Amino acid sequence: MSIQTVATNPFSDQKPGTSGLRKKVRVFQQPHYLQNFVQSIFDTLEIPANATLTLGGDGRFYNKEAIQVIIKMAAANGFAKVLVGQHGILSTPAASNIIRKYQTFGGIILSASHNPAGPDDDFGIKYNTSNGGPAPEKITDAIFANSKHITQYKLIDLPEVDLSSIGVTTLDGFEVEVIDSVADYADLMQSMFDFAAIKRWLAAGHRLQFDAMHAVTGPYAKEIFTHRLGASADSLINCEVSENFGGGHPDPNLTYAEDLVKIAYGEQAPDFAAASDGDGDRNMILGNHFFVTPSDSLALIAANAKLIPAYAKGLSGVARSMPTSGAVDRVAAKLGIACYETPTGWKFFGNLMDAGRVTLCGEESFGTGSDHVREKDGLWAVLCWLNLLAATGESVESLVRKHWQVYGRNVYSRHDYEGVPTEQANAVITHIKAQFANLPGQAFGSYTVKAVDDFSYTDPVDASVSTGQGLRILFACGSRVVIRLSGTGTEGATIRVYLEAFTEDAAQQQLDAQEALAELISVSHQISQLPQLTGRQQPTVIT
Ligand code: VG1
Ligand code: CO
Repeated sequence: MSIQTVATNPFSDQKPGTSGLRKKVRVFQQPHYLQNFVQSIFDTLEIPANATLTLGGDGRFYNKEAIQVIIKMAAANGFAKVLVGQHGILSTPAASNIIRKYQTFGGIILSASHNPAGPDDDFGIKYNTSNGGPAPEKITDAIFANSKHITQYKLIDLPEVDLSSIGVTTLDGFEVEVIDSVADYADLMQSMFDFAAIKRWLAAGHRLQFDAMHAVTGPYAKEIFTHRLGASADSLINCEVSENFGGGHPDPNLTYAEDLVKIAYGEQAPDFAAASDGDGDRNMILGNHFFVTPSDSLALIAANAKLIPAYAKGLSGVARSMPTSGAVDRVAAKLGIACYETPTGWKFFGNLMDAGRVTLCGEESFGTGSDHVREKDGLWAVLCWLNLLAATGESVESLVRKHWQVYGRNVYSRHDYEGVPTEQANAVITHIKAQFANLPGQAFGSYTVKAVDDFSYTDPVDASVSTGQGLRILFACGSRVVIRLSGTGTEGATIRVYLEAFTEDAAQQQLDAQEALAELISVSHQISQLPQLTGRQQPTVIT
């Protein structure tokens, strides 16, 4: 096999965001663009002899083409073997599992997660290390640095690999193995949860409705829910993977998962409904006419973890991203276990899990997971809930309401303003920061500012420091507003405003979150001047 070296020029915009590099497909299709980034990844690694690379993606448009390119480049850059999911498919948590189970050197995951897919929409790529988790900032910073100076990339001009059939292709000592995308992951889930109890719960007439949003979890859901747990075929909707995700926006929230929301709030509502995102790492949990916020979901899973076989011995600790509500903190305090607050993005949980400090992690952005892999895991969260429903015999709503009675309720909402011109979004941040010195002590209606800061985090394991992770306005009563700019979008800026108030008052607990937070929302506008600076009166998405 002869290695070809191709001369190239750097692109200036290959800085990985919250979760890898995400751009329009047309950007990735520019000559050398994908290759430059992949070579920049490989150039940061010291690839040992006999190293294996895990490779797969969420099945979106351009997935298959990118996989063929990456196989050729992996061969030229010294990998001995590539493990690739059949048809190029691996959900993000399944890829993390493959890296760990087969102890591969690392993995490349092709996904722009919940961003829409298709020739005019988004593509993404990220590198995961041998622990199965997203590369930490130290590595993503090095990849970006390499991408700014790259002059050449390497490939071997191999024939296209047939991704449709399982098996090994050997090309002059270099191996490509196409593996079943689902089996290892389904086995892992079966080893963690009480499948017999969930089966009985379903057989007793309880109904489940799962929506894969035309994205990667379709084949996983069929194997787990219908084949292994005996759910009826009509329990699943949108479970055929399509390259443009059915033209939709595979973000499992009340706005975008409208097919499922209609069913869960309809006349024939099932006992339990759930959805996952483009690459299968996010989840939305619904009961009969009832929505569970991701922050509450994390807290409730933590509080009841011992009912799940995998966690029968209890949790070593928990972690949440900074903007996620403090509901899980209350559970940790009661359980007497550690609770860590990290910046946004799953890459910050890896060290804590590797060091055995935490078992469960979560983000308000519909991400929940545990140390069974090093990514958030949508179907895992769904199975947690099914296991808890089966073990307690309670409904989703009664589990949550009882949780609030015991722990109080962190009333929570996130308001997203999408597609804001970058200068306007920056102006909002600058405007808030300019008031930092004067805000503490100021009263706004019934809220008095206690402290403000731009969140920074020192990793307790490797002491690395991450600054500029989101503006926090903390009020004397314990409520808070957090404002940050998204690091996953591909068009303009997205401003995220996170609102949280705590209440032990049972009457307040019954209120709709938007009602209960109305005053805090208006205080956040007063301080940020967001409506004036952006001309936006309403958020694009409320979760
Ligand atoms: C968003 C979420 C963050 C999540 C990230 C990746 O990032 O807020 O919590 O980890 O997406 O999730 P940002 O920077 O846009 O706020 V996924 O499912 O898109 O890989
Ligand atoms: Co995702």
